[in-house]
Amino acid sequence: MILKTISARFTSRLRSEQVTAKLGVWLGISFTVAFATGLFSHFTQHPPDWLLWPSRPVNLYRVTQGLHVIGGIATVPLLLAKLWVVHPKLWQWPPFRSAGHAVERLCVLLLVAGALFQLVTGALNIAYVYPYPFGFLQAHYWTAYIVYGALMIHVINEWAKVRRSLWTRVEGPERRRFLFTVAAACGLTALATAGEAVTPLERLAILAPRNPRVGSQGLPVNRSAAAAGVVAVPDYRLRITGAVHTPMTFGYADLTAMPQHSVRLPLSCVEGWSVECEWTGVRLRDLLKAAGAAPDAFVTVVSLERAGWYRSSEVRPPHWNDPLTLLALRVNGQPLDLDHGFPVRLIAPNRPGVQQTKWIEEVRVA
Ligand SMILES: Nc1nc2c(c(=O)[nH]1)N[C@H]1C(S)=C(S)[C@@H](COP(=O)(O)O)O[C@H]1N2
Ligand SMILES: [Mo]
Repeated sequence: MILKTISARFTSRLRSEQVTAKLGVWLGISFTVAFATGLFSHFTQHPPDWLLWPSRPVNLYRVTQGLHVIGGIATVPLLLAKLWVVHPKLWQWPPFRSAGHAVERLCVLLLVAGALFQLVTGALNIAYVYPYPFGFLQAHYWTAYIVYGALMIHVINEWAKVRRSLWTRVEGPERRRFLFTVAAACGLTALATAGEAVTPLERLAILAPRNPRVGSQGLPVNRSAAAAGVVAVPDYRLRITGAVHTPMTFGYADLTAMPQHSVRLPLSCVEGWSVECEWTGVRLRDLLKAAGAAPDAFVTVVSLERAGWYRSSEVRPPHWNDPLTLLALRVNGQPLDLDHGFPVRLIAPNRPGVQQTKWIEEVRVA
């Protein structure tokens, strides 16, 4: 009886080699995009010494990270569909027939476990839930290599089936309807998230943990001043230090008295949300030239925040020489709120939010 129920479950007519292969191809594309954009984000944040990322196109990071997060979320229904289609094979007994087959199946096990791990940790991370004992960044980064490696091996093993199915129309109307439903589920999931980065879709973003217009001054706050332990300092001073001809110090009034520039640039958080704002302030390049920094110097901006992962960030030559890179004093016409980095924050093109350091008190030249 039980066996009968199980075998009934295992013989849905929706399952076929073609359906499996089509879903597999879609997953392959989605994981390739996630892997490439993930590596891009990782090496933007942790570049080796020789790597000087360009500061243009201005929105590059916004687009790649939006693809990473929105595409990742939209992959959830796709992965579930694929697992549903193939799961009878996963319980196959005996588990392997030969040494080669054992390796192949181990690879599939790694792929399934790793793919679920990536989607679950990614989704939890953007929802600000950290129920696991390990660091998200390291775990998500290293698992990506395992998953993608296992995926490559899996594709090679299944290549014959993929080729047979790739350009053929799926047989059976209910199978076609099933694939269409999966595609629609993925599309709707993407649409319900995309508004966190594609501002015109903001009102549809019911699945997105952040609305790009909600927060003080009409934009999200990632780490508030209170959380960072930062309070407004009455005798604020910005210092330019390190390898310069003339170390310099500026008060807030000195900065507002300098020539002001306005730029339209996005804040693009690694968690996927992004929003374009108008920022006004002084060019970092102007201050560094006045202090006599070498044009190829590496610069670090350091905040008033005493502890915390993102209290400082490196600004390499392509970014600090870019005229769009500002020490911003105002956003959308108003002086920055304390939560958005008052008195001074960095804003630079093609750069993740974690590196748009708030509450800057020191510009250190190396
Ligand atoms: N000093 C400092 N600056 C910081 C952070 C921080 O934790 N400390 N968080 C960063 C992150 S992760 C993002 S996404 C942006 C968000 O800027 P906002 O809070 O003004 O929206 O600030 C960045 N600047
Ligand atoms: Mo962020």
